[in-house]
Amino acid sequence: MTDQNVQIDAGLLPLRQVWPDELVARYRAAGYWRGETMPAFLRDRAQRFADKTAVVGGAVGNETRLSYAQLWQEAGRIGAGLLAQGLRPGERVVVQLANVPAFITVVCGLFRAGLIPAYALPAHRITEIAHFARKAQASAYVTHALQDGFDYRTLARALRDEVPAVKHVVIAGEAGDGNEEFIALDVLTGDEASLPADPDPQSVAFLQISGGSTGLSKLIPRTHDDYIYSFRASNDICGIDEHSVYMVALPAAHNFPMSSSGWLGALHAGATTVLSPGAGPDAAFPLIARERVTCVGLVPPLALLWSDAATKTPHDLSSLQVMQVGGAKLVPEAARRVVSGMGCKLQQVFGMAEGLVNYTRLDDGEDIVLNTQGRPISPDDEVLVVDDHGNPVPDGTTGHLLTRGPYTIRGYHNDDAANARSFTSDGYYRTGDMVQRRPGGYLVVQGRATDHINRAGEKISAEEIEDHLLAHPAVFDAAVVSIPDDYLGERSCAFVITQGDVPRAAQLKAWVRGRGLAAFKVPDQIVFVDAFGTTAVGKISRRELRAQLREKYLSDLSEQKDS
Ligand code: AMP
Ligand code: DBH
Repeated sequence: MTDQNVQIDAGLLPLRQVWPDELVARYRAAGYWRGETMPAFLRDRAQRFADKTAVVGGAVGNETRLSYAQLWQEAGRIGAGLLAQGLRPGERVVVQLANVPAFITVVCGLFRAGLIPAYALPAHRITEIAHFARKAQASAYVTHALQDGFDYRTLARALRDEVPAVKHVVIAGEAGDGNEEFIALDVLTGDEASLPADPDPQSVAFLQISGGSTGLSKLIPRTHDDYIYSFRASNDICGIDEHSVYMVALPAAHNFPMSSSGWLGALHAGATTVLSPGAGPDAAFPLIARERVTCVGLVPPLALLWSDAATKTPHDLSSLQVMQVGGAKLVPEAARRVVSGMGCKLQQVFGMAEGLVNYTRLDDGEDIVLNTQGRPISPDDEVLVVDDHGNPVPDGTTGHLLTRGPYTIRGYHNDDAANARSFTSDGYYRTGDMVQRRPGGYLVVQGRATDHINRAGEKISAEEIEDHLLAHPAVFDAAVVSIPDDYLGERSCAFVITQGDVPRAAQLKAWVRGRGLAAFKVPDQIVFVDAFGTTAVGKISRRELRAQLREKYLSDLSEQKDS
């Protein structure tokens, strides 16, 4: 160990993910964990597929292409450049970039430098970014100047004020203001000889973020061995090989388009990744036609939008072989519409950033593809479906989904309270999902046990939003629930009891937005109530309260419709 490493280890909480020894031996013997690491496989692909296109970005008419050799070289420049700025292997870097090639070159650059990316979504704002930076103990932040109408430099300044430990801010693209306030990604340089040796395959490669059901997002440490297994095995299941062209339409930082099988799977296979600047048909369809895209992953509302647009578009979508849909439940009728509108294979994907990913297989029959959310990747994914007391329920009965396996985490980073809640003493992750298991191990998602809103695949913690509402002086109490929504699947609704000067709904929404949160977390709807309508206030749990409010609201709504 070098002196530098000692220094880092002394200053930062270690990143760890530990499986019991006998399972480590088992996962290795089974060939799941092969000792591959991110930098090592990228180096190998740069040699094997040198001139082949790895990444295509930018809108039609203004595209950038990077070959595998160029990606490796860019990653080396960025990695060495960051070390030259004073960063040391093991330090954590919050990455907040849109679907541009720099997202991939930066992440690969961090891998080459032994730096640990902590991923954020473009929609996140200061409250979330500061939380990730603190929890991860990040010392750097990589973002845009202006992107999609938002000035990320204001966010960078706010972050530096709130979390002074973030000493380095790197801006991709035009830094814009010509001063030395930030480091420009494009001019980073360093000596590639400074790049460290390849990491231990069982060390943590990056921090993914959870949607979070209680309070703020948690950080998910994923190791090289476990994550590479998940996308390498996904490639087989999703039919990704070196001839594939994989489109990232959802945010590239999301676990689904990153690893199921995602752009990392595509890089591992020697395939081409096409980054769509937007998730709608307008941005994606011309790119599919031009690049002959073969596979794309979407959330249900987008899949329906695409299916409808596909029947009318002048663009040639005939290259598309597989549309994957996941992140939220695709109900059977919607699945049918996707199949008939897209004219390609549908693959349902039920996954989580914590690990377990289920797929319907490409050769599964219609019944399975339309009616289930698939079965696990690995023969060694252990799945339990249990009742409220932890006892296994028979197939076909709804229960809580617990899981452990060769690519499911054993604990969150730096969060003892969440770990005590979310993992059993024998290492199962409590997914919070309610499922039924069918013969053959296929899972059908029935709902969930925890209070989060799954808004078109974006998870929102009820508790987190209630806390922000309660901070408003005119809010006496608030309960946030999910309401079924024709387009989004679920939308968020805040029931609010006011005190003093009564605010308008729009003011409360602006208040939440003003708290520096991702826009998708602002309640879609606010309903003012006089009281929470229970005689046992204080005696019932927040969960029961939310459930009661939701039921009453929905039954009032259906009475209104009937009358
Ligand atoms: P996260 O922990 O933020 O990565 O979100 C994962 C959660 O998204 C899962 O635990 C499910 O609640 C939900 N989810 C993902 N895919 C599906 C799907 N195909 N059907 C239903 N829910 C899904
Ligand atoms: O929702 C998710 O988190 C998700 C969905 C599909 C996921 O993490 C995945 C596939 O890997």
